[in-house]
Amino acid sequence: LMTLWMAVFIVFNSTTKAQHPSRQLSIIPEPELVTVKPGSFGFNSATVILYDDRNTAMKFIGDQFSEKIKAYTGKKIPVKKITALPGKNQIVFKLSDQLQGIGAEGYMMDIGSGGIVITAKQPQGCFYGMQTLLQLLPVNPLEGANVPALHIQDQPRFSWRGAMLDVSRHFFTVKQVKQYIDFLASYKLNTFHWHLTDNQGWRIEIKKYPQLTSVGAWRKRSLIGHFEEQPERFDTLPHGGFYTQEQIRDIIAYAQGKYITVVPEIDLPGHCTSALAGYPELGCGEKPGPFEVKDKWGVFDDVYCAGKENTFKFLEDVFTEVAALFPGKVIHIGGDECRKTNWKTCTYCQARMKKEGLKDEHQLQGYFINRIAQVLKAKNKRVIGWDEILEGNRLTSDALVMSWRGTSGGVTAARKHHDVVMTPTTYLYLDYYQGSPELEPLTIDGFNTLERVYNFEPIPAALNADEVKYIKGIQGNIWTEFIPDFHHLQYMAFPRLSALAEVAWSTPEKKNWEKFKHKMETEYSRYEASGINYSKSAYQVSF
Ligand code: TNX
Repeated sequence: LMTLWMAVFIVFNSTTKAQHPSRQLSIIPEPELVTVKPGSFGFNSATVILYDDRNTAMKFIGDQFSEKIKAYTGKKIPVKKITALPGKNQIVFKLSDQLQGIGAEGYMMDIGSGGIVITAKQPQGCFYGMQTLLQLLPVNPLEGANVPALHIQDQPRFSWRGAMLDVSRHFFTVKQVKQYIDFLASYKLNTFHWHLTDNQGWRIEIKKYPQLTSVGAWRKRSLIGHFEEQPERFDTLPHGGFYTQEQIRDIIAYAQGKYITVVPEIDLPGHCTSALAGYPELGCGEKPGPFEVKDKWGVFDDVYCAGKENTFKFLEDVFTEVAALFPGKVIHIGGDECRKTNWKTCTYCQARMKKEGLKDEHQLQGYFINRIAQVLKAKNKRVIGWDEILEGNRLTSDALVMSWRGTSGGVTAARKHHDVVMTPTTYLYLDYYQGSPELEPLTIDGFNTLERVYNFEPIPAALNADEVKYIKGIQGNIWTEFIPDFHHLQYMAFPRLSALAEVAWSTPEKKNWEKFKHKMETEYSRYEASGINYSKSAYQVSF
């Protein structure tokens, strides 16, 4: 240990070294413009970080950078506010309204032998500049803490750069959720979609309805493998957990410090058996239930009753707490895969349809979604939902649509002038196989290799210039039926999260699979250095 410490210390104290000539830049996602210059900047014991204190968020960026450098070199660099004109050996994070051609999330970076300046319109841009700067350092600190001289001008292609985590099928701890948020941040993603409720577990404390978590957060056992398998196999372990509102606030604050908006999802009118387990009266018919939190995966008939006023009262109460907890403007209300079986025979649902003049159960789903959307609108929130929220043709105009069944839902939505997030199963589902199924751990389905994720183009050719502006971005989804722990979660996320980031951030002109593959060689060693578990299937011969 002592020797290692000495080695790190020596490297840290060595003066600027010449850039290793063979070292290639490996910035993921690829920036808009990079101009490499001769020379390099070397970090040493006299280096200081300076931040622009006209915005209170800036100090924390300097602090985070200092922490990262400490983890890398073993030595902390002091963080101070900018007081005088720039001097030597400084890393400066500053704000400016004057930046030409740089949007709200963009930044400029200039590295010379005398110092580094990162400039942005907002702190968020400086944060992204910091992420780029970290990727300019050699992966191995023993190669010397130095970065090449260059000029970078950079900004994202899309404003919604997301990743979803399903904590219902398997629960992940606060610490793990924060680590997941760290992954997103290092790739300049800005949206964490938190799938908090589903048939197999309710994971958010709602003060008014304690049984949502005392009952709904726990299941007795879990299916192992696929639901079609006969006979079915189960483990014998109870599974569960939930986040208190205090823990959720903590996670939101953590994400805010990394410029990530948390979008909570409360899935409805289907995918809700865990809520029904606690409050069976919310199901269809006179005497619904009893219900148990599901121990199998799949889609079930148990859904919220669309006829009873009680259902809407309950959901309004839930969203009152959710809206107060999450500061973000957008709240996800699910909408996916709602079976209409029970609605067809439920006297309450049929009465509702008659009263409202609804012709079929799809229109009833539209009615349901619209009522919830109105509830959230009154709380000054915008709803987003899976593409089924288009059903029934009465969606409020400010709702966003998440296109998951391919991109066609997104095309329809954009034509109706809804904002769209593209998250098609066939490219961006990160719970699918990423290599030959014989060599990969069991997954739910599908096949999305690193290359396939990388080559996804979010703007459908079918859209005209006016419609294209409704495509706000993309998202990768990690459903966790087959992902029981965090180690496995990392394996499914990596390396595909790296590809996803480039699709979300970089323009098509800057994307290049061959170059990306090359950059991934460095990226894999970054995973190794930070102890990230990842799949090595990307370059297996196709089968
Ligand atoms: C479909 S995507 C679902 C999820 C599953 C997923 C598995 C979506 C809106 N619904 O409930 O977990 O497939 O890939």
